[in-house]
Amino acid sequence: PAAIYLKDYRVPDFLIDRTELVFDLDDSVTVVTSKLHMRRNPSAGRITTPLVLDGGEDVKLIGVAIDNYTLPAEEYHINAEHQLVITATPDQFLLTVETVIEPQNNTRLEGLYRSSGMFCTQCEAEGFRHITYYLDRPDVMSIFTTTLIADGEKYPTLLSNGNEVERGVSDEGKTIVTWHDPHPKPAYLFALVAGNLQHISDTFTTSSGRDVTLKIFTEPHNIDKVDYAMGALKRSMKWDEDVYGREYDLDIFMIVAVDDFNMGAMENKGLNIFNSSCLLARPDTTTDDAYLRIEAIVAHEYFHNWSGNRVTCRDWFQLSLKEGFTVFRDQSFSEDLHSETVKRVEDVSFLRTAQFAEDAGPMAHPIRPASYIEISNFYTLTVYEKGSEVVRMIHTLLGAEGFRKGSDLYFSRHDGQAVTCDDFVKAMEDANGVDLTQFKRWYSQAGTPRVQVTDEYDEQAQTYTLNFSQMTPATPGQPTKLPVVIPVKMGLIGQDGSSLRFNLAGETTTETVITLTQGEESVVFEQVAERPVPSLLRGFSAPVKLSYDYTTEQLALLLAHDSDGFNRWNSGQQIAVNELQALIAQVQSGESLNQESALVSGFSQLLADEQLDSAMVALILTLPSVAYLSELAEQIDPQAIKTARDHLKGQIAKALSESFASTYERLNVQEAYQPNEAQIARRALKNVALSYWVASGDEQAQQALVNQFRNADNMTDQYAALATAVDQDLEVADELLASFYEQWQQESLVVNKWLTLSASQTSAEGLGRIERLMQHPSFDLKNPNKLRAVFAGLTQNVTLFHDASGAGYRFLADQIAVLDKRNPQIASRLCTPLTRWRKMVPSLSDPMKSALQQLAAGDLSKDVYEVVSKSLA
Ligand code: BAL
Ligand code: ZN
Repeated sequence: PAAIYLKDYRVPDFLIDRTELVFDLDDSVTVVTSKLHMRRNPSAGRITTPLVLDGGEDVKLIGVAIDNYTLPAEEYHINAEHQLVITATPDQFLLTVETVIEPQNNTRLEGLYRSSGMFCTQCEAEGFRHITYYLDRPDVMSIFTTTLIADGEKYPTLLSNGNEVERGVSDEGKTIVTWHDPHPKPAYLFALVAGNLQHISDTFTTSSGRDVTLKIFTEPHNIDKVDYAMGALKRSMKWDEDVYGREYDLDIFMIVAVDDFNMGAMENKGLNIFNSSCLLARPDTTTDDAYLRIEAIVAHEYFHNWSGNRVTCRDWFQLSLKEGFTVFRDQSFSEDLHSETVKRVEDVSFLRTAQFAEDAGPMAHPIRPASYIEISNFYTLTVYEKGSEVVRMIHTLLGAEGFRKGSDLYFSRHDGQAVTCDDFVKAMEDANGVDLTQFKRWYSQAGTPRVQVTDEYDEQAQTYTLNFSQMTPATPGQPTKLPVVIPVKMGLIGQDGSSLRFNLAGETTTETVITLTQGEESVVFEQVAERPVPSLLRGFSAPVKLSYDYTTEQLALLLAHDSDGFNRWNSGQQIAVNELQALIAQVQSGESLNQESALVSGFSQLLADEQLDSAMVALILTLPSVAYLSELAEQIDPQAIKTARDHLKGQIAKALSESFASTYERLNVQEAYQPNEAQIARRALKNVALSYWVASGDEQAQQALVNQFRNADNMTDQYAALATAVDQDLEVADELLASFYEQWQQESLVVNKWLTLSASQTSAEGLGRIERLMQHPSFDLKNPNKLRAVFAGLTQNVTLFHDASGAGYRFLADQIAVLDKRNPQIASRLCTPLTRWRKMVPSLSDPMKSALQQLAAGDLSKDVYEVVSKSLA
């Protein structure tokens, strides 16, 4: 398969002003009639090129007509890329194309397909071409009118984008519903749903006083799980008006939950389609984390109505234009509604664990990639999460007011257009009179920049100097890098923990943002009364790896006193990382593990202070994950990392067993479940305390765990107890797992949790356990959530997955090869753990590489081919 390059972008030769679609939906074949009101694009400047419409191997062409002339076979053909090529066309014409598709046989879940008895669509990025022939590119924006014809008994709910404009009955007694979307949009935002669904309704009155009808649809058995999402939607609509001045623009906004979905959710105009795992919530089936995630995803998809739909991407290289910006918007929304620091810690943890690993691996790419083989592979943590960090840095550099001026100009200047990341930055520049030329390197350079910091204090002159040097490591295709703009938010902490005042550029303050632009530079702070401890990169003001040679005492000081909550957490993590890295080295050299932990006294103080925010305490008490420690490692030795981590946790647990027990008892209160701030924080700390208390080996802790599992009235507590039992390999784990399945077998999303925990369990069965789960009646090869559940469990299962024989790697490779024939997007995602082979210790690196080579030898989709070939290159 060939790569596509950003540098080759050309405007489309044709435009489609209006698109009229008729779907005759049937259980065996679906007939799609498409009428495209087309004309040559004057800005293309090409007057004789043929018309080339994208299509798919699964689309059967019945006939083509231009105006009223039915084209004979010699006037068109289908090429090797499944495109429909029409040699000659007038300058302006009506193209009618009739095609037949079989949604019930669509296992790729791209285009139109069936999920639990309903019809639904997923068109981003290039799914629409699997429905009918079209100019399937985001810079072709058209006004859509969609008519759905279906058996009204079986499919009483017939939905598409925009407003319902007509409803009737056909001669054969079928229901006919027509939807019209007045806003021009690219085909990737098209959606339809047909099913037997129930819904809840509400209204939102916009700031200009328009009433918008809100509807959330699900299968009947899930209708009791959508109220929370409705509240989240209304909060999102209000926030976007308050913070960005963005109002909703149709009379109705709909969300539909479907079970079989490749992504989390999709922002189709006026008709968002959600993976049910990202929408459905009920206290007894849904954890606190999931509640917050659902709220954030509802917000994310809603915010796309402006950042994505009204202003969309010119081409798929610009994906971060809408995704990075929209992730930044949803993160800010959650920060505003809940604890800003807790949200920031969670987002940064995720970024540093998963995106940094991607940026250091064979698939590393800039947030605006320069080329791709399969665009679906670029819905990445880099485009999304690092993209959000880049937008956040612009926000930091311009301030909230300046950023808002920039976003206002961006939306007004480009409303109804398909634009580029450069256009976004230009709007920010023009609205603020600033030059972001160097800043734009963040869009074109891959890799995580490293920033080294040293310091000097001159007691006599009372000056304090920070010396910064930055470098970005080479990434595939980018051997050399230029310095980037790095905003470093910082302050100085005195020996007593107070924030020191300092003078910088004539201003006296306690906090500032230093903007790095050079390979090496120094900043001198004046009137600094004592030698300070620097608190650097507050709030994680740039997506970089910053290092300063802190002593453990300095980190402990920051952990206890830094005025920046993020850096308090980060300092605790750094102490843990330092200790864990020392322990990992000891495990590897076969030494006995007997290191004193500085965390014991720090944690003891945290547990004693009941005034602290429980959510923050829970985060600080949580040791760095195996995945994060793997990202930091020069060579990944998963078993050594796990052994070291278990050891440190056990050591802290034993030392503070009584504190953990009393914290648990103090927080283990009976209350009616609410997914609110105070309760979520309490449950988080309670369950972290439980997990340490159990790790201490205290038998009473195990009893408390079993009681909590059996008596919990909410999934957060029940799941936490179960996960701890499995993680710590308690004898009772099997019994609890079995009872959990028994209780929840009718709730598919809860069964997914059971699948993950079951697959992650250490057991003598070996890979047979995974095979057995994949044969289990609750498993379904067609359902991406089930696949993700089992494989997440497997790849977190250190003993099983990283077995020195390589059997775990080969097993995963075999499964990917099989799955690739059904659903290439999901198959490609499952490759990620194998792409890390170069970073594994030699004993694991070779078998992991062999598994990839074995995969590479097969007949692969573009999706899997791209990941495997780049990983082996
Ligand atoms: N646009 C794909 C799903 C999302 O990012 O919202
Ligand atoms: Zn998005």
